Amino acid sequence: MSDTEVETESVRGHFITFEGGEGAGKSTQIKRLADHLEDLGHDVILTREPGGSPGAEAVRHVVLSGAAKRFGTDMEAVLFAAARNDNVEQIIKPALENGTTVLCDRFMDSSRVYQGVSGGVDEKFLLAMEQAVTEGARPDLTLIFDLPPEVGLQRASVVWAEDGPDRFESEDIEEQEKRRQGFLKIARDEPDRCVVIDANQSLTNVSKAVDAALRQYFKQSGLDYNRG
Ligand code: T5A
Repeated sequence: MSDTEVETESVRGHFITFEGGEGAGKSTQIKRLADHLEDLGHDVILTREPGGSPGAEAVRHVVLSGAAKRFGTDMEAVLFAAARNDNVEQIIKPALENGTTVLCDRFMDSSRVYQGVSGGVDEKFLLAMEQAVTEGARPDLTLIFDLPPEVGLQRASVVWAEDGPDRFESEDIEEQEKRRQGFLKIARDEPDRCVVIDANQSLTNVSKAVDAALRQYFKQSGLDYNRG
């Protein structure tokens, strides 16, 4: 670097993921949070999994329609991972490197729970894929939306398409409860990253809980939440 060049320290954006069971209110709250952060002056993008990038959206249909189910849960895990890798490369990493806050509706914890805890895919295999496809794009904060599966499925059923529940929504309450416990275990194992949100309350109160978690995260990071 010449004497005249000034080294500018690039500031990485915040990577915040929303996780939890079916119909927990993640999609509703992630949009509310994006609007709120923009009002506060933050640069924000919203993405989701499976999906986000064009390539990953193509895989979304294959996994959610159940077309890959007959090939087994290992195959499904690889498809989710492939979609994640595309979303990370095309959308998430470029945004973070640009200083933009990324809000992602589901990410790696969904694979740990749906394919691992629930689908029985080998943990080491899943973690190796997770490391490979996230390419260092690890969430700074994960909000785990927790509610009884009966309530979540009841809520989700209101927005089901004409063809009914998707591949994962159609599984029984016992399986959904197993997933709920899987998410809660992640929260216990990684308390620095995860905050459990009680999703079994009004939209307004859930929004308040999300806002409180964000305030706490920004405070702990020594940053001003109110000035983006
Ligand atoms: N999956 C995903 C894997 O198996 N492995 C992976 O690695 C990944 C990434 C994704 C599926 O893929 C699986 C998990 C999923 O099964 P999706 O369609 O993206 O499929 O599914 P979800 O993320 O589960 O989306 P849902 O719509 O089911 O749930 P949300 O987003 O949690 O809920 P939301 O916000 O859409 O709300 C559902 C309904 O409830 C109402 C809303 O208005 C809406 O009608 N609602 C409330 N009602 C009362 N009180 C509240 N507090 C409410 N909050 C929302």
